[in-house]
Amino acid sequence: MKFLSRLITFRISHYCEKVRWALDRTSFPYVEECHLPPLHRLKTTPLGGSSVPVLVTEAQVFKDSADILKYLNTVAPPHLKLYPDSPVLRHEVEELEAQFNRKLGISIRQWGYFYALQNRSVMKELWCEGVPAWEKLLFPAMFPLARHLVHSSYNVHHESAVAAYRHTQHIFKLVSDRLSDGRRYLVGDCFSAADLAFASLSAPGLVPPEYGGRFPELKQLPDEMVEQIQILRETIAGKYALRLYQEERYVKVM
Ligand SMILES: N[C@@H](CCC(=O)N[C@@H](CS)C(=O)NCC(=O)O)C(=O)O
Repeated sequence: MKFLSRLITFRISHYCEKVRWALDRTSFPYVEECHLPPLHRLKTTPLGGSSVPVLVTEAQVFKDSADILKYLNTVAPPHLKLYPDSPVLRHEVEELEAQFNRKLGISIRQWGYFYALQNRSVMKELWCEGVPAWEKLLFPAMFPLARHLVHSSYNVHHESAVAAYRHTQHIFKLVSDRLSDGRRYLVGDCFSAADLAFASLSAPGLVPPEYGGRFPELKQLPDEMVEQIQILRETIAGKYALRLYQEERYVKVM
C-alpha cells in the first residue's frame, strides 16, 4: 500500500494552517490528524517532537513549520516552489518568514487566546474541530488543564494581550510600508513562503472566511476583540492578507 504522509495538528492553529496551505498549494498528498490540546502530545512525543504541526513523511519526520515548507520546496515542481531560486531573494523570504514565525505568530496567539479563552463554548468549537470522537468526549475534563497550560506557557493576561496587539500592529505597519510602493507580493514578483507565512499567521487577527479551520463568527467574540479585528482589516497589510486568502489559498497552480 502507498504511504500517505500525516499532518498532526490542532485544526485552529495558525502554524498548522501555514503548513496546510503549503501542502495544498504544492499538491502534496497528506491526511490531517487533528487533536485536542494537550492530547496531541500522545502523538508528537513518540515522534521526538512536542508542538504541532508535525509532518510525518515516508522519509522523515518534520517538527517545525519552517522545516516543513523548506522540505516541500525540495519536492515541489518548479512552478510550485515556495522560495525563489535567486539566493538574494530567497534569503529575504527566509528572513521575513522567520520574523513572522517568531514575532507575529506568537503575539497574535497571545492576543487571540486572551479573548477566546473567556468563552468555553467558543473554545470547544475551536479545539474540537476534526478531533477523534473520544477526544471530543474528554473536552469537559481537559478544558481546565488546557486553559491553564495556555495561560501559563503563553503568558496570557490582560496586559500581555494589550502589548501583543500593539506588537501585531507594529508588524502590520512594517508590512504595510513594504507594500506601499504598490508591489503585489512581499518579495520579488511571485507568491512565496513570506506571503504565505504573513497571511496564515495574521489570520487570527483578520478572521478570513477562507481559513482552513473554522473561526467563530464575529458575533460570538467580545466587542473589544471585534473592534481590534476591524482595525487590522483596514490596514494595507490586513487588506493584502485578506486578498491572498481570496486569491491564493485554494488556487490550483497549473
Ligand atoms: N515553531 C513551531 C511553533 C508551533 C507552535 O507554536 N505550535 C503550538 C500551537 S499554535 C503548539 O503546538 N502548542 C502546544 C505545544 O507546544 O505542545 C512551528 O512553526 O512549527
